[in-house]
Amino acid sequence: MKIQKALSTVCAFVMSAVLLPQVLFVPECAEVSAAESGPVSYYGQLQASGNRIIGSSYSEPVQVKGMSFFWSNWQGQYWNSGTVDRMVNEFKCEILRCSLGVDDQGSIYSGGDVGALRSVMDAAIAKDIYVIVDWHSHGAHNNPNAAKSFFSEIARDYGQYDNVIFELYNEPTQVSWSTVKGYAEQVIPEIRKYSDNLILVGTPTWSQDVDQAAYDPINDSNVAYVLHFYAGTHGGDLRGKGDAALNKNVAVFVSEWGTVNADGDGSVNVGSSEQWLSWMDSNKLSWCNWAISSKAEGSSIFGGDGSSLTEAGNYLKKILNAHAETAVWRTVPKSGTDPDPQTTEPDPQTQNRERLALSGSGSTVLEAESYTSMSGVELEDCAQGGKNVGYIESGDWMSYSISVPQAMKYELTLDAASESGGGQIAFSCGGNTLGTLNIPATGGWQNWQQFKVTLELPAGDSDLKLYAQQGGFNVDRITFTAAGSQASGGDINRDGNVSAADAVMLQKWLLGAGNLTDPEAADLNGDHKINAVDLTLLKRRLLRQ
Ligand code: IDC
Repeated sequence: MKIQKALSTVCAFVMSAVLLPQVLFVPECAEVSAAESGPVSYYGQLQASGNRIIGSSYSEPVQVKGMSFFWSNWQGQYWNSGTVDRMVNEFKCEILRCSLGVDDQGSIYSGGDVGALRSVMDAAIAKDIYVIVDWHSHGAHNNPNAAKSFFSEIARDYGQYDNVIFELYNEPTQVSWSTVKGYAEQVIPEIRKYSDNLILVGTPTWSQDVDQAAYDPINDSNVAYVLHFYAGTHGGDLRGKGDAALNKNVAVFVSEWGTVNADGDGSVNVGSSEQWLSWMDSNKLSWCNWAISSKAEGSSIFGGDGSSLTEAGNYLKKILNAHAETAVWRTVPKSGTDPDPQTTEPDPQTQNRERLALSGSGSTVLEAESYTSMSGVELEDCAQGGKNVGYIESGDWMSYSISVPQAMKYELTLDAASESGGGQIAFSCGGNTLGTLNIPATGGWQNWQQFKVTLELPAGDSDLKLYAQQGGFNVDRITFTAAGSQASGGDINRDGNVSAADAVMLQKWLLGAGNLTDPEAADLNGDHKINAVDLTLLKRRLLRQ
C-alpha cells in the first residue's frame, strides 16, 4: 500500500511526520496547504516501461525536470528546506537530486550529511516533487557494503513514498559494465526489501556508456540507466549512445547534465544545450541540471553572494519555467476527475452517457464515439454507418466508462481504418497500462479492418482509456468478447483468426498427427496441459462466434 503524498491537509502532514520521525518537519506544518499538490500526486510512482518512464497513476510517458544539488560535503549550506522551496517555487523544479558526497573508495565523506539528506527529502516530499537519492561517487563498486547499508536504511524509511528515486552510483569511470552491474545486483535487493520505486544505475565512463548497459540489462523491472552529458563538451556522438540504448528498449534517465564543459566550468553553451534539450524532450527523458552551488565555476547557478543567479542560473530558471507552462500535471485535469463546472460546458455528446456493462460471457459492442471524455479527437460520418472517431493524433485519447462483473480477460476487436498506418494504441484502466495495439495501414480512412487485443479488465466500475501513442487512425467500434482465461488462446495455426481450422489442427494433434504452430494458444483453459478439454472449449467458442 503506497502512502498518498497529496499533502492537502495538515493532518496528512502530521501523519508523515510521525512515520518519518524527522522532528525537523513539524514547525513547517502550518505552511502546508492544498496548493502543495505537485507532480507526484498526479503521476504517482515512476516506472520504467520499455524505453519510457510512466507513472503508476498515469500510463503515458512522464518527463520531469529539475536541479541537482552539489556534493553535500562541499556545498552543504544549500541542503535544507529553504533551498527546496526556492527550487520549487521560483525555478519550478519537479525533481531534485541529492548528490550525497561519497569518495572514490565508496565511503561517505561526511556521515553527518545523511541528516541533511533526510531533511531535504522531507522537504521535497512535503512539496510533492520527486527526489533522487544519489550515491555521488566515482568508485562505489569498491565498497558495495557501504552502499548496501545506506540504501537499505533509506529505502526502509522512505521507500514507501512515490517521490523517492534511488541512484546507486553517480559515475563509474574506467570500469566495465559487468563490474558496475555486479555492484548494482548487490545493492538492488537491499532496496527491494522495502520499495519497488525506480532505481537509476550509472554507466561506465562517467555515465556515458548507457548503450553498454542496454545490451546487458539488469534483471529488475524498475530500473533506468543513467546518461550524463555536459553541453560544452559533448554532442551528437554521445546522443548516439543514448539513441542506441533507447533502441534496445531500455529506460534512460539524465540525472545530471551541465550547460558548460565537462569539468563543471566555462560559460553556458546555449546552442549545444538547446540541441540536447530538444533531444531529451523528443525522447521524454527526465533530467536534473548540475548544480545548486555557489562555487566559483560556470555550472553553479548561484553567484558569490550565495543567492543571486549566475548566467547558468538564469538560463536554467528560464528553461524550467518554460517547461512549467506545458507540464501535463499543471495543465491537464486528470481524466476521470470532474472538469471545473464553472469553466467547462457540458458536452452534449457525452452527458448522461451510461456506463457500459460488460457481461461475463458473449460479446458487447461499444461505439467508439460513446466516450465519456476525450482529448483532441473529432467525430465524422462513417462509411459503416453512424459516426466514427477520427482525427486521432499522437497524444489524443478517448475514455469509456465500463463495468465488469469480475476481473477477466476480454478480447477487444477494434474496427479501425488508417490511410498510412503506424498507429499505436495503449489501453489503460485507472492509470495501469493493460496492453497495446498497432494499427497498420488499411488502404484508406474509411477502409475498415478488425484488429484484436486481449486485455485483463479489472472488476467493477472503471474508465478504459484508449491513448494514441502514435496517431493516424480512425476507430468506429470496439467489440468486447469475454474470454475468461482462454482469451489469448485459440489461434493455434497463427493465421490471425480463431476459426475451424484451429480446431482441425488441435484435433489432428490430439490424434497424433501434425504439429501445433502455437502450442500455447492450444492451452485454452490455461492449465498448462493440452487435451480434449481444450478442444471442447475451442469448439464451444466457435459455436458462439
Ligand atoms: C565536479 C564539480 C567540481 C568538483 C568536482 C570533484 O563541478 O567543482 O571539483 O566535481 O570531482 C560530473 C560529476 C560531478 C562533477 C561535474 C563537473 O558527476 O560530480 O562536479 N561532472 O565536473 N560528471 C561530469 C561532469
